[in-house]
Amino acid sequence: MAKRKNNGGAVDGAGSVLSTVAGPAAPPHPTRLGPPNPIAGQLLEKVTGDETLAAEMPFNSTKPLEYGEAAYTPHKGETHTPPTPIATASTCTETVASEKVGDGQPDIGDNAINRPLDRVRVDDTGRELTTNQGVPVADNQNSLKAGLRGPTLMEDFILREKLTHFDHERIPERAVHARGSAAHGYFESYEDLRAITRAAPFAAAGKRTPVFVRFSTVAGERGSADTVRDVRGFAVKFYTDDGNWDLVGNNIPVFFIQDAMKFPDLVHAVKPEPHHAMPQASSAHDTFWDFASLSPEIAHMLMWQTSDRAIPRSYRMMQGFGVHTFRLVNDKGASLFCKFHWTPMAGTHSLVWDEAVRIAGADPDYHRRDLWEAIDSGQFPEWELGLQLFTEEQAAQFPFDILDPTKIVPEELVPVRPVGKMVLDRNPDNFFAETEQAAFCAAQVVPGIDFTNDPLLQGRLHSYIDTQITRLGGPNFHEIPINTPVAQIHNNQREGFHRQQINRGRVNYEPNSLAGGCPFQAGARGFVSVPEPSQGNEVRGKPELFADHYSQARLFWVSQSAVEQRHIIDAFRFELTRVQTPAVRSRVLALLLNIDERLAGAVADGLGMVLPPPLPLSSDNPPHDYQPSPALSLFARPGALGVRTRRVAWMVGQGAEGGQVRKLYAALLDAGAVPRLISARIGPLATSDDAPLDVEISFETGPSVLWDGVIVADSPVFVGDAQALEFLRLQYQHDKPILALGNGAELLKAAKIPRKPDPGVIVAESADAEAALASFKEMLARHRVYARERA
Ligand code: HDE
Repeated sequence: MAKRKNNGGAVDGAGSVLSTVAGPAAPPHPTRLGPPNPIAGQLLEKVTGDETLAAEMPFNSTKPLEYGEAAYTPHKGETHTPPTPIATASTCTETVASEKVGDGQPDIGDNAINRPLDRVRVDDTGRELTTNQGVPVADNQNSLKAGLRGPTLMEDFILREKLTHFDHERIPERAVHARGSAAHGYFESYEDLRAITRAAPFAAAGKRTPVFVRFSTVAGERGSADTVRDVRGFAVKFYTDDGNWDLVGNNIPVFFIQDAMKFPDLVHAVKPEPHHAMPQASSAHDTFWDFASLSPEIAHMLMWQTSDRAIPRSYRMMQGFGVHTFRLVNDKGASLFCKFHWTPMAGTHSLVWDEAVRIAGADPDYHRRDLWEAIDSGQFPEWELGLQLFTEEQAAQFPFDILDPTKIVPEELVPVRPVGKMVLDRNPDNFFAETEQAAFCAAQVVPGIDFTNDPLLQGRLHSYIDTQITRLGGPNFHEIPINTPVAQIHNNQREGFHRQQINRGRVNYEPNSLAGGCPFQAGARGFVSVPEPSQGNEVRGKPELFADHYSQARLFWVSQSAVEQRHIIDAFRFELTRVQTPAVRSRVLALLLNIDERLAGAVADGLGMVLPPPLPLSSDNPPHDYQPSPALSLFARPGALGVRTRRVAWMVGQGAEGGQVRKLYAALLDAGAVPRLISARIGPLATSDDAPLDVEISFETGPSVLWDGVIVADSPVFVGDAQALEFLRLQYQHDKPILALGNGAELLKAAKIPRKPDPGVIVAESADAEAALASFKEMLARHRVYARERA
């Protein structure tokens, strides 16, 4: 409390203290404001406190630091501690307590809105139903009517509130990346990286930073299928001590275009065609390939997009990339260029195309379900964060421009340095409130991380906030609980739709003296941009090196295994067969010729077309000849998950060996796999012993494509079952491991599974079941038996 001189109960200027306008020329010093009351006492204290604060800043002492040389060193704002907390309050009544306004002891300098999400979790257990105003609802079955058969009354505010809320339940979906799924988790730094960056998550070995991660497809609408051929979004929101850092990346390290100016054209071309709104979630149509073949900078991206990277087995089994070159900056202001890589501990694994198409029908939520189930069963997905760090001098020697987002930095040129791991260990409570309302933004970085002049990134810095203003209904979307940082928010931004914060005090501007200068600018502790010199004539164009469109596309192609190359050829054939305009197809072939003749020839063959001349190059510079990069093959990262989370269908028929099934089932479960008994119908199934088996899922509900492998139990009577045969044929066709025990081999025969050496088709007598299961597990852990495809 401020000490005031006792001037004998003076009332001079008391009227001014009690008024909100005008006052005496000199500070008023009354010591009482009429009959004593506690609030008036605080009012006196506040007015005196205000005067003290204002007097402490006779002028703006930091103004000269905004100019010239001094401006290069950010300065801390001038600040003074209020002589009494009430000096900076909005009202002297802030100590009046109630159940609504709080305990009357405001937490000065603390914003409750940043507290953990528990502050907004709602639980209805044991509660009555109420309206949105908290009024208990007596009857939730009937609207209010004039008599049982009478008209509904306008007066029914309960019905009207319920319908009005329902009418407005939808918000616009994301313009791209509409379909997605997310989870909470943490990032843990392996080491203290402060020599390289002052970014808070890397400040100490073992330091954990909470994250929220959303995976997505790009082109499809919110209800589209998960397994379509597409790039996957990989957006990570780090809730750091210094505010939110969003690393909004993809599962493919390059992009379609080089300049933000082309993004709306790209997205218009790939989205459903505007006249009939088809096709959904697919690039296999004329407008996409028309645009693509007229934009040869897309060549490298097309190679990734037609590869199996675009049909991942699981969100848990794909890499993530920051795509652009960023900068990491330490506390001395020294910076390095940086590319971000997420590597899944589960390895990189994909579906095969026919499987992906069928899953889209069998379980459109395939990836969403997979992520949810893995986390809810305690099999937390993990990724390692790796950095490619390089200097300006190194970058100048590269045969490509590091500002070009259609280029990678090959790992052979700059190795990836592992610096931490990310673990997703908690599913959201509510999809809409968290996943749908999460607002990622490429411009959200924290001290220690900075942008480069990549012209695609520069455009993104604008676009994300802008899109949220429409999608989330105004400028206060950062106050939606999932988006609030764990760091405190203090600034002078105010008002706008759906404002949540109730800012204390009358000061909403800076500089100020009446709030002791608060919130004051952080100076060097705050975000400081790397002082990169920037000079040049204004121009709309790109650097010459950006014109090499094919060297890295070829690098990708030559780095793929034979199976991967064949899948790429098949994907081009599929996409272009769906295209209806031969001239567009021909232009794509002309583009492919600049990547590889065999690739172009094989695609042309599938289309029954002759090869046109290659597209003219965009530059006279000779292409760069890269050595193959083994790291670019999906097979370079088998992962360390073994059979954990792998789904195994266990086909059982009447009279199966119940005891053996139970024993092996338990063994597989103990290894972390997810086996389920499958048959024509669910429920009890008679076995060779007394205890019936309980079938868990039927062939209709769990078709072949939803399983990573199949075991056919030793059962006498399922031979000839059409569903079982179809199931097995598809398991084989999709390169999945098959184990048949005892009489189960008959089913393989009936399904015409080829009888030739195949490490993924294991046939064993019941007596050898345990050894056979071990071989099966080994094949299951390897994901697919791609060798089968060469046959
Ligand atoms: Fe995005 N992008 N993008 N993008 N992007 C959006 O923001 C945009 C780009 C990426 O899970 C939108 O909130 C422009 C590259 C992901 O919520 C939008 C340009 C990369 C997500 C937008 C790009 C991405 C988005 C749509 C070129 C990989 C989903 C809704 C200049 C590095 C985030 C939204 C989530 C979402 C604009 C290019 C990744 C419209 C203008 C390159 C993962 O603002």
